[in-house]
Amino acid sequence: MNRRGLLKLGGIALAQAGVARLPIGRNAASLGSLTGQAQEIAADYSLRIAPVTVELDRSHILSTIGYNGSAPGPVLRMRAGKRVTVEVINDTDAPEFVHWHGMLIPSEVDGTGEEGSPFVPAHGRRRFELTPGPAGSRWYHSHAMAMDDLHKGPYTGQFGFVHVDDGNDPGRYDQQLFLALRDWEPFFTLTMDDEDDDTHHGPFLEKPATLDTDPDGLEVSSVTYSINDKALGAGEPIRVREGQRLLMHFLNASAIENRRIALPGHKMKVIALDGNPVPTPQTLDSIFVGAGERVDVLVEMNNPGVWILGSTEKLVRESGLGVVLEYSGQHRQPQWIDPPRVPWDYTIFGTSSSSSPPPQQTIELIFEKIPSGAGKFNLWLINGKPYPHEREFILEPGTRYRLVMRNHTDDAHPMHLHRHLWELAEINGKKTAGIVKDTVVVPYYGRAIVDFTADQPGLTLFHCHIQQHMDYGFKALFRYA
Ligand SMILES: [Cu+2]
Repeated sequence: MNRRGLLKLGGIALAQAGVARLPIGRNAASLGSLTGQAQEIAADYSLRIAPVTVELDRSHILSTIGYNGSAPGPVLRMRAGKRVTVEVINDTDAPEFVHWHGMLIPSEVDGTGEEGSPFVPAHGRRRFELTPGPAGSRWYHSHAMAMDDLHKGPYTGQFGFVHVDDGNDPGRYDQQLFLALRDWEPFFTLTMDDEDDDTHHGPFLEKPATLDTDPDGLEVSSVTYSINDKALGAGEPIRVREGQRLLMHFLNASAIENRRIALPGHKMKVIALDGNPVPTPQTLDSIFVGAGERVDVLVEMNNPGVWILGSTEKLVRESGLGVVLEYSGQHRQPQWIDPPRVPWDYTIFGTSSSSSPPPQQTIELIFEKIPSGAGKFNLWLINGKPYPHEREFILEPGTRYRLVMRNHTDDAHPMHLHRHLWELAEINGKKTAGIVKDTVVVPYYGRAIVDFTADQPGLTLFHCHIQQHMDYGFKALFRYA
């Protein structure tokens, strides 16, 4: 029986619908004894990279690599500004990098080879010290390159939330949920279905006058999905009571695709993007989460029933990307209703004027794709070149920069800048301010403009968060003068 058949709505599989509860990691293990050095001080956190099995549902158990025996890894709770030690033990045959996405930390601990962070050797270990911050929803994941190996690095189960707290959490919610969106068992394909992207209707501000008509190369796709480690139709439901308020932290931990998520019968109040509070919270029927992005929402439990929280794409949802939300005393069939299709617009969360100084210098970044044809991989260019560039991108410390990202490709790219936060200034011609992020989805043939201050000396990686795009050229290194 195929997986889609098994998960068909209305089938008995949904009777056990649910979501995995994630373990919370802290002072996980004393490591001294592992090395035979009795005097060694235990790290505050330890992450063991090793093979794990993930039971998406009873009939679908996959083998991958995870952290501390699970995938996703534990939710790591850290205090902003409080220095911590993290011991990474690598029980695999390949060197690994653990990247701390969204944190303002030095290149040496950021966890990328490009920035010169040291790797964690195969069957070895390495201890890192970092000062977490700023507060908010961050995450950690493998930053090893995968190239044509879909069992490596970011394609595996090496991802997890880091929740950084500054002690000011008002705690005005009854339940806090960490929900990582994920796909599994990736494969190469020539026909990539891009229904997840809302920007196909334009405006195509950056569409080239003449298009490259060469046939496309291989892209990476998947037909197996989950929220955390459970497919829709497996595990425990999210159990709620009428009147409760839920804080949901969404993370798109996919190395492949952007996603749209809804909870029918309920509105989601977006309060933070990439962990940073937005100036203008908005209450919406669905949210869009680019690969690498986080969205925090508050949801009032005011519509008793049994509902499916999940992908708005039917095939994706029915292939696992969802979880049942069940009010107490309700036992009916889980319900899905398609939300109105309103294009995602970052600018509605912004304000009219920035409290930061205006940018002093502008860096233009043009994204292009060289289609490779069947059986090969497309090549991705920034300003006419794949990685590595020479010394094109030099930052003067203290200077405020504007990045103008011009997407000349027929794909929406979640672009990420390491070790810095940027403020959105314009998306497809619409101006905004006050939205602080570390990743932004640059629309299909569109444009995104962001501003940031060069205040984190050290090598800084800028890249597309779709792993295959990054591996085949779509990255650049910013250096400080
Ligand atoms: Cu991309």
